[in-house]
Amino acid sequence: MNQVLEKQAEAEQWEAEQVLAWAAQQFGPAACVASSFGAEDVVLIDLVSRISAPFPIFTLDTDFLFPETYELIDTIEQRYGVTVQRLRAKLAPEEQAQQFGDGLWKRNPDQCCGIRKMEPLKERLRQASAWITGIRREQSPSRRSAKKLEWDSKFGLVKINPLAAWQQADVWAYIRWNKLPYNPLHDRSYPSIGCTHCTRAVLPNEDPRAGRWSGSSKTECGLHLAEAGRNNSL
Ligand code: ADX
Ligand code: SF4
Repeated sequence: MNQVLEKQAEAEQWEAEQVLAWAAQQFGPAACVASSFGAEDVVLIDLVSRISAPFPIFTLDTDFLFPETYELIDTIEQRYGVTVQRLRAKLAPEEQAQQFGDGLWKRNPDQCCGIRKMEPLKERLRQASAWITGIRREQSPSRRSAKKLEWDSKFGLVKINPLAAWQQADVWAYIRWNKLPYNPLHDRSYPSIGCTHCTRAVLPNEDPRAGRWSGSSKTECGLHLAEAGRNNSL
């Protein structure tokens, strides 16, 4: 926690590459990249490869991802010569249906995200000193206070958000300029992509995250929500 305390303010002036280089020096492979293979995450993986940082990359494979997402994971593995850790829930979809009934995501999406995302994430982060995410401040009110370096009190490790200050246009300029592969669903009005059951295309003037858990009050799966009464600043 001390490294973050000393560097948090200074890091706000750093470019994404500098943030990643600092993380590589401080944590080496004990820092890991969390990737949902959205636009931000392909940028992140490209930046990591440029500095040859040794970070493992993992994805929370809920078993309900879009076929396009699974294809993109394979493409990224080939392009960068990496193996993505695919973390799956203890319960297969059929077991979840047996225990909790069909369509848990409709009746209790928090419980479904808890089983399929939060539990595997907690287990993975227990073995890490820092995790690196693609969140940007612009994405939602709850992300507005995200820092490039912060202490994640929920999971008890350092959280690194190299793209915190990027705008959506910066992400897309990087992807186009560097001809990065990306999820083709982005070209079909899916700016934010999660599970098939809980993601829909957005209308032209809707918020980019409006297609996530549409029709329910849920706006986040919980990965990036600080515990009640706590925030991630120091
Ligand atoms: S979410 O909370 O609504 O699902 P979002 O899709 O915006 O999050 O992604 C924000 C960041 O969270 C990603 O850049 C990535 O670092 C991490 N993340 C989200 N979903 C996953 C996933 N399925 N596997 C690994 N990391 C993820
Ligand atoms: Fe379940 Fe939907 Fe959460 Fe995916 S996003 S884990 S389907 S509730």
